[in-house]
Formats: sequence, structure tokens, C-alpha cells
Amino acid sequence: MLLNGKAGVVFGVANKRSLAWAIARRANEEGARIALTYQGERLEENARKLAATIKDPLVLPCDVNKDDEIAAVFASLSEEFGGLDFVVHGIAFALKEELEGQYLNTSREGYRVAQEVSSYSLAAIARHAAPLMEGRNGSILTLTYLGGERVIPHYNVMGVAKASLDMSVRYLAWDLGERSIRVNAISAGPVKTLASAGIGGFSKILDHMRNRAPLRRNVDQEEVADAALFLLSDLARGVTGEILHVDCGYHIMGM
Ligand code: NAD
Ligand code: IMJ
Repeated sequence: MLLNGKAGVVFGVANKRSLAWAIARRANEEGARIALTYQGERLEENARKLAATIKDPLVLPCDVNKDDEIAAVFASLSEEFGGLDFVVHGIAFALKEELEGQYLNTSREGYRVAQEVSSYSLAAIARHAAPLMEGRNGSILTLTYLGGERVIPHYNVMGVAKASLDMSVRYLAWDLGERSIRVNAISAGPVKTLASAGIGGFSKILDHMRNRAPLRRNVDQEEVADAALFLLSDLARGVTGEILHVDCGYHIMGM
């Protein structure tokens, strides 16, 4: 029981395939009390049904575009949990049209939306979480993608947002380190979820990764969740500012 007695909040559960859900479930299995947040009424029923399958859940609304909703989540967590040991940020969004043509044609609005939702939200959440983590060796974890380090066709403005998210992890690790709060990311290989299933040619992307990765296969949600469990737990007490690739080794390849 690696998270026995700990309490955490998980942002980004849309459905049973969400990476955030796999992490929430795994953390709960290891003894953590979990709060799940959902983006809007459209996703509330999904979140409540999933939450009903874990022990003692708390379910809260949070659209990260709304500062008052972020503040309300942490007010509820303070009241219900009395403190916080970990945060999982599994949120990304770009306008659909920005993931289709060339990055060259990114609109001002498309750039702003991708950055705000996919990157700024981590800093906003971390700022609210830190006071609840005082004296508890907190751990903050986000999910990123190789498209923020190298060019992946069509990832476009999301790649630029992930580059900013990755750098945010490092600056937050520096800022929060003096309060014994760690900040890390998992860079997951492609997994079929709501955020990837809509992408044209996703099965081709999975095939390519399966052929090229050192382990000659794709990753799944459970492998991402197991790595997350490590980073959230005290086993990773010496690890901060790190981007851990959980991608069957794909990122080491040059050809
Ligand atoms: P997902 O669609 O299940 O999760 C994305 C989540 O973002 C959803 O729950 C959605 O509600 C939430 N979200 C979007 N806009 C929001 C807003 N304004 N406020 C609050 N929540 C909002 O898909 P996923 O693949 O599990 O994605 C989770 C994270 O993992 C993302 O950061 C994604 O970039 C990252 N990731 C995914 C893959 C993959 O192949 N699936 C690979 C690497 C990294
Ligand atoms: C997304 C676009 C292009 C290529 C992609 C992806 N590859 C992978 C993804 C190769 C693995 C999935 N991913 C890592 C994401 O972060 C996806 C984010 C995303 C997806 C959508 C689809 C629906 C929509 N907006 C989105 N915004 C962000 O309208």
C-alpha cells in the first residue's frame, strides 16, 4: 500500500479510458482517498459512475478556464480532506482545426486556448494546492507528450503547449522544492483515449510506435498508472522536475 493514508485530487477524468482515471483507480487501490474533478455537466454522470467504483470518493466540478471553480475545488478539499498529498493533472485541449492543417496557420485564439487549458492550468492548480500540502511532502504530476520535444505531424499547437508545460514542471519544481513539494511529468506513448481517438490515422500512429519502440509494442493505461504511482509515492522522494517517458522506449530512437 504505497499511498496508505494519503489524499489526492485527480483532474481530467472524462471516461473509463482516460489516463487520469487509470491513475485515480491505481492510487485508490494503494490506499489513497481520491477526489475526481470533471469539466462540465456533460461529463458529470461519467465521473460519478466511475467514482462509484472506488472507495470513499469525492466528486467536484472544475473547468480550468474558470478561476472560481479552481478555487472552489481547493476550498472543498481543505474542508473534506483537511490537507492534500498529491495532485494529478491530466488535462489538454486545443481547437480541433488547429490539429488538422499546418502549425504555420495557428490562430491567435487557438494558441491562447491551447496554452491556457493545457499548460497555464498546471501553474494555477499548483498555486492553490501548495498551501494544502504544507508539511506533507506533496507530489504534483502532469501528463505530457513527446510532441513537445520533437515534431510530430499534426500535433501542432499542442506540441508548443506541451513544451511550455514541460518547462512549467521545471519552474514549479524549483519554486515548490523549498516547501518539499515535488513536481514531475509522465510523457506517455500514444494510448487510445478520447483525446487521441478523434485524431485521423491514430491506428497508423500506434502501428508505427509498435514497430519502432525498443519494446516493440504500445503502452497502455495501466503502465502509465504504475509509473504515476511511483512518482506520487514516497519511493520518488528524491525525484522532482523530471519528465519520465513511459513509451516502451520510443523516445530514444533516432531512426
Ligand atoms: P482524455 O480526453 O480522457 O483526457 C483529457 C481531459 O482533459 C478530459 O478529461 C477533459 O475533460 C479535460 N479537459 C479539457 N479541457 C478542460 C477544461 N477546460 N477544464 C477541465 N478539464 C478539461 O484523454 P487522455 O489521453 O487521458 O489525456 C490526458 C492527458 O494525457 C493529456 O494531457 C494528454 O495530452 C496526455 N497524453 C495523452 C496521450 C495519449 O496518447 N492518449 C499521450 C501522451 C500524453
Ligand atoms: C493529438 C493530435 C495529433 C497527433 C497526436 C495527438 N498524437 C497523439 C495525440 C500522435 C498521441 C494525443 N495527445 C498526446 C494529446 O495530447 C491530445 C490532445 C488533444 C486532442 C484533441 C482532440 C479533440 C479536440 N481537441 C483536442 N485537443 C487536444 O477537439
